[in-house]
Amino acid sequence: ETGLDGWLRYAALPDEFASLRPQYSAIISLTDSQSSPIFTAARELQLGLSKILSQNISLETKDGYCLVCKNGRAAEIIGQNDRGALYGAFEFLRLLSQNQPLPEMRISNPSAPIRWVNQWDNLDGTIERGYAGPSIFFADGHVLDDLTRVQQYARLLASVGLNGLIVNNVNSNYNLLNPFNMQGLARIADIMRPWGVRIGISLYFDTPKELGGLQTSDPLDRNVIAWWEDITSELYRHVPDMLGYLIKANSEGQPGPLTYGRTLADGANMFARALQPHGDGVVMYRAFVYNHHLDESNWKNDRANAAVEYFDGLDTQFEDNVIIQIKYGPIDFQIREPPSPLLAHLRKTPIILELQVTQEYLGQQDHIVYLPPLWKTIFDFDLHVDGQKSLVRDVVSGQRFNWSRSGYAAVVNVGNDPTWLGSHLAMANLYAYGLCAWDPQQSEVDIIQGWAQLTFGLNKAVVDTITNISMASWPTYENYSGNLGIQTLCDIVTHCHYGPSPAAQDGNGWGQWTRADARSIGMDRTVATGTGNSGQYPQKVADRFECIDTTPDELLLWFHHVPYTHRLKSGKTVIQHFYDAHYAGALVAQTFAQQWEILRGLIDDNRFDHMAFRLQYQAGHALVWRDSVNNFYYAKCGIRDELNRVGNHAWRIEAEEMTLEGYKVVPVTPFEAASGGKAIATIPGA
Ligand code: BDP
Repeated sequence: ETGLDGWLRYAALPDEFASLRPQYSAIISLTDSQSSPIFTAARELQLGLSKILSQNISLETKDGYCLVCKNGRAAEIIGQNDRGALYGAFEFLRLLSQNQPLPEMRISNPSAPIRWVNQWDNLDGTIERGYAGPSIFFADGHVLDDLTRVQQYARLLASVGLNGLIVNNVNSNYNLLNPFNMQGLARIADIMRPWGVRIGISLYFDTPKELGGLQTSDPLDRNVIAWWEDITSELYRHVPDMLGYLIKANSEGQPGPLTYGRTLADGANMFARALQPHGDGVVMYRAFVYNHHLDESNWKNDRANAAVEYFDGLDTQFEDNVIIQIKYGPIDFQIREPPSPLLAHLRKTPIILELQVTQEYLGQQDHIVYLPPLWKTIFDFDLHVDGQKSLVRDVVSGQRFNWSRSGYAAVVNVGNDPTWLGSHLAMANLYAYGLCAWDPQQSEVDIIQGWAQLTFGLNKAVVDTITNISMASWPTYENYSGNLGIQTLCDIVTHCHYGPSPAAQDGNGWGQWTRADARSIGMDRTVATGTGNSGQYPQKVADRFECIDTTPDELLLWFHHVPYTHRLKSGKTVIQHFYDAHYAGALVAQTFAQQWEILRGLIDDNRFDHMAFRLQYQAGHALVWRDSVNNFYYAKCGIRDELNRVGNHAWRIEAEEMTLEGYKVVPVTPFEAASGGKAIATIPGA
């Protein structure tokens, strides 16, 4: 199997189960409009029933009404709208595929209206932070002619209740708006519409200057305003149900309203007003605004403070159709972060919580990291806004502050590889994202079990193994990457965000600092002596993070600067915790490939081999991580590992000690990236 169908394989139920199911005689769709999700639902039911139950059933459209007969032979799927009918159909097929009893009645409503995905696709067909081949949307500067994969993607999204997609990179290109590409956007929207997925786009702030030939892109300039109004009208002619605009501005070198001496609200409102005459379009204005040339020598500087500082005082200034899109943590999709403090600051302006399905800092699909356990630390966090219970998931759903439009976005970045994300197991994160956005309280264990059944079959050993590996994966990756809230410790200087590089965190303007020296480590973010970041949280939370004793160990170094000999609540010192965690994590990573071996012959060879290779790679790379990070901190502080493991692998055979034919020994910089600071390389021409 290639993986192309994801979890929608509709594998045939074994005869003994299938024979117990009712024999359906007809599928009646209450519309015959091919662009309606209701009709899509009927067609999907026809496909699913033929594959799961081998029942070939005719599809009929009738002027009719819906009769409730409780004789166990009719199944009615009643949507509250078109999309609801489609989601109900997928749920019905999911239950059949899992051989679960059909409930007499199940009513299910999503937690939040906004359940969108973001693609960071560029017009040239590359994908920023995409790890599964080129774009399914664009190539060579324009929208692809063949959008077959887009249609298949829409089907996957709809099957887990996702209802919107932003098609292009937040680092956008103004050529998206040329006439040819507008027609392309129309084709994408047409293909996705029957699946209930609406599209939006990311805009480049300086488009009026660069594409329109105007003197300025100042959001208060009359010509600029008129230019965006015209473009917006033109876009709606092509995509009448467009979701709206995603805006990344004044961040990482992008222009924005601040470039023209205007406020972020001025910028957002210009787009918002251009959208208003055309329907329900929204501006998704990203809170990811920061200066990436921060002065590290100033102890008070802190990238984690940026969002609250930039949005300070703006809550009441935005038009009603502006939504602030906030990454889950204050920095950038790290292995562990506290929730962004900005989540506690907006009362009037609704928000979208931004997650990542693509594993940018989390092993880039070469390492398995099942993400819902990480997401839950954010969803379930109580911000205590105004002294009242304020779980992040209740803020996001709109319930806490009575917002009618808010919700979730995830950066997904599927590519045209048949596996979609580059690894079969990584697809659990896309499935889980849809389910979590629908209901963030769903159990992460239930989600992975359900996904494993749909994707690999009902065999218990298969489902248990995938569940065990997945549930262990996030803590494992955290253990051998960055512990105690120090961030992921991957390479941020070359921007690849992959592989260990603890030295790269400091000494640059990006602000992902660890402040590690020979004695101590961690960012002091307290109000008393540090950057004041803890004070950006509501009082009760601020008090907890201000004080070392009440800060949980897992976030200790996020909020505090302490000696390596500081004792954690566990009784261990910080440095011994680092050493132990790295050995423990790397050890568990070795077991993943062994556990996967159980699946040989129980699933198809193709997917078995693909994952076996990846898990073996991960086992090796986990050792590289372990040794790099441990060697680095040992060299820095000189404190020995109590168990005498670090730098001391008596059993190890170094490649450079072997007889080399066609290879030579090369020094490696930084030293910690290779054992003994040396590696071997091929001799060209040898
Ligand atoms: C960072 C990514 C960068 C994105 C940026 C963003 O490394 O590629 O452009 O976030 O979210 O994590 O805008």
